[in-house]
Amino acid sequence: MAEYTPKPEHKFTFGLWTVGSRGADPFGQPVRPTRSPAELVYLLGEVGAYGVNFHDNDLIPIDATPAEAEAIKKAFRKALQDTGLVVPMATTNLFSDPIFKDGAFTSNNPKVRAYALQKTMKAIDLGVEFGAKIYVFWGGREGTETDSSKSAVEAIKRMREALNFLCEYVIDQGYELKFALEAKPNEPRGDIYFPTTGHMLAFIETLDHPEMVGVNPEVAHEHMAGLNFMHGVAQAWEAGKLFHIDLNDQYPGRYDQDFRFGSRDIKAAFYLVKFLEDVGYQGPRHFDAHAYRTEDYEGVKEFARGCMRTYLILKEKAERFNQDPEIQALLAEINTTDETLSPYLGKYSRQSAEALKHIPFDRLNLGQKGLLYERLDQLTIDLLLGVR
Ligand code: GLT
Ligand code: MN
Ligand code: MN
Repeated sequence: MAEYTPKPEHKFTFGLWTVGSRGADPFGQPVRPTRSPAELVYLLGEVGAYGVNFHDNDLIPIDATPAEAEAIKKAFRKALQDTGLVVPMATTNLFSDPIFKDGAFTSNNPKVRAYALQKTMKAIDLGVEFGAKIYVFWGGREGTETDSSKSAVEAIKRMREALNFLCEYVIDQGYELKFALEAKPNEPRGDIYFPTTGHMLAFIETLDHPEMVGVNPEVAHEHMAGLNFMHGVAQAWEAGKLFHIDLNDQYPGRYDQDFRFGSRDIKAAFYLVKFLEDVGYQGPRHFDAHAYRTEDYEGVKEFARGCMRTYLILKEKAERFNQDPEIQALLAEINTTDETLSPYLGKYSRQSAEALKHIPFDRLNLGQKGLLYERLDQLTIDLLLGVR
């Protein structure tokens, strides 16, 4: 039996805000004491994570003095050195402070938009200082409760203007940094602009430097929208845009749950892990989730270990799926080839189109043939439930 021990090559990362979450929710106060960024790095080292990510204000409080900031950075740097953890990704908090109550880059107020740019430039500097190569943009407040308040088209234009500005900033500084845009349909706003990964992918192509910008899809956010997460990830991957990924879990149609990876929809998690492993995704596997509010810090460690363990179990299941003779025989049967039809299924030519119009097809027979998917799916379930 495999050990399911996390190793650096698995690139398992956690945000400071994930294991550092104190369990507050809109109805209840924090249940866990504050842990400093350095303490959280030691916790992550203990459970075997590879890296740690942060928002500017997870590391340095928004009102810290320069001396306080230096002391925090020093302790954080030492913790990274002591544990060997790296910082693959950083991001900006553009949602907690009251100034962002009606958005940051999409605010109606130019002062707020300019402050958001200033804050993000400084946060980029901070991320790069600690080695981040990926910079995430999650516009939690970029949305509305009432659409009387803002032009949706204007909001898109403002977002584009901000990202173009920040791409130029990165180029101008000579930073080796890529942007990853993270979609979410709602919460904390009534509605958030660019609600899904698909919206983000379309938007990216309208930027001045699309090559610098990809996506950071999150399981829970696409499940909130009732979508098949793996399908969205596959589209991002196929477009060369899967720069980062946020792993967690979520029941559709509910509040933002941020559950431990694989704790809700094992089957969806399996197809996702199988996809990432089959295509050879090389980026970090970031667990953007929280421990249950019932837990103390021992429970937080259980939570973090659980995220990684489930990923590794599903990775092993994916390998078994790929090696299972019966499953593979079924797949071979399902994926029939027919060389005589290849001239008509590729690129268009007037001749092939004309010829295709005259090919006879046994429509009734093709429509009646069973496709063996019930058998295939049950074999998958047997495998996942451990009886195969
Ligand atoms: C926040 C949000 C996440 C984002 C983080 C990055 S912060 O916790 O719920 O999905 O990825 O800003
Ligand atoms: Mn996220
Ligand atoms: Mn989330």
